[in-house]
Amino acid sequence: MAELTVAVMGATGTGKSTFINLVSGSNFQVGSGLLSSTTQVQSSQPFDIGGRRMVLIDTPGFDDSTRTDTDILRTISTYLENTYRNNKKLSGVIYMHRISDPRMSGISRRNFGMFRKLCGDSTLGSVIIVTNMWGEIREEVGVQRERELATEDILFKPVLDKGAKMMRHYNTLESGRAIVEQFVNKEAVTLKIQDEVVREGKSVEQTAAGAELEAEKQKELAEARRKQEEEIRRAQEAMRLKMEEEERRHKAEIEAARVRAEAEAARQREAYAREMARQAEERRREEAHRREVQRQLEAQLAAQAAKRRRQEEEAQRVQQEMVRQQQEAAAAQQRLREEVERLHHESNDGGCVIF
Ligand SMILES: Nc1nc2c(ncn2[C@@H]2O[C@H](COP(=O)(O)OP(=O)(O)O)[C@@H](O)[C@H]2O)c(=O)[nH]1
Ligand SMILES: [Mg+2]
Repeated sequence: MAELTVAVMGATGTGKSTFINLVSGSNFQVGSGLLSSTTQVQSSQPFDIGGRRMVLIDTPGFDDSTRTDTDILRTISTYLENTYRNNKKLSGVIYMHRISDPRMSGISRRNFGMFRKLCGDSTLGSVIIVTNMWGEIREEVGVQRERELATEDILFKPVLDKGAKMMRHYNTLESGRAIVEQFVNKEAVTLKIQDEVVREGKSVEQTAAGAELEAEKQKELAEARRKQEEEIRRAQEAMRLKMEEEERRHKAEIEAARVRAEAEAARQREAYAREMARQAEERRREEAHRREVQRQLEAQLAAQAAKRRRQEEEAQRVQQEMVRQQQEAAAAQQRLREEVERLHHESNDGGCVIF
């Protein structure tokens, strides 16, 4: 009877190589860090199980740190295509999932999405979802997560509904063998991607998995574009704010300069008014002084005039007095002369008067 072949898929670090090594006695490299150790598809040593020979196929996860998803899909697809062409059908697929992961990460989701597209729906009866790393968490936490994984639509429920199984792997040979034993009596399956590539003659890019990758890529591109646009928008916004701030500052500077200029103008106006007032005061004082001087001058002139008038009056009076005295003298002389004449007459009449 022909060898049974079971593919093991899942994200990097989920323990695929460890599982295969344990069950098959192979010696695949096991990863210790984030870097994936499995970059190629590789077959394990054949081992016996349930009276059959079995080979497990190790595959790289779709989160390989050194290769693109498209590259990985091409590798897996090419391998599956070759096995199909060589009439080596798969008996089933194991999908590894760490029960210790608190939630389904983006990477896990992407891997599971790719896994689904590779398998298609009709092969799900030959798919076992294996949860491992139970030793890393408390049993009840694991049980709770297992329930969530099995019952939530965005997790494993859709594939379980279509015939896939979920089994625990306790990292023991016993639990590992119990898992692979499930495939012993399974009919060989053709994965969707094998159908697409070999029977339908599609290129890897044209397959559902390829389209999924493309869609993922577009989504990532759109997201990158959105982020870039967001960044541009943020930068523009920052620029706008900065410009606004500068404009505000500029306006404030202009306003301050205007206020300063106005204050200066007011100060100058005040100084001018003060100067004008000072000059007016000076003029007023000069005018008063001039008037005082004039008044004194006029008073002096008036005094002089009065004095002159008095002198003239005195002179007049003296002259009148002289005239009067002259007249008096003349009158006295007249009287004297008349007396003399009378006396003369008298003497002539009888007496003699000698002068
Ligand atoms: N505790 C625990 N660790 C495991 C188990 N399986 C694998 N590991 C560890 O997980 C890491 C990744 O394992 P590996 O087999 O390289 O994962 P792969 O990338 O899927 O092949 C390694 O450090 C393993 O020792 C498991 O069942 N339990
Ligand atoms: Mg590996």
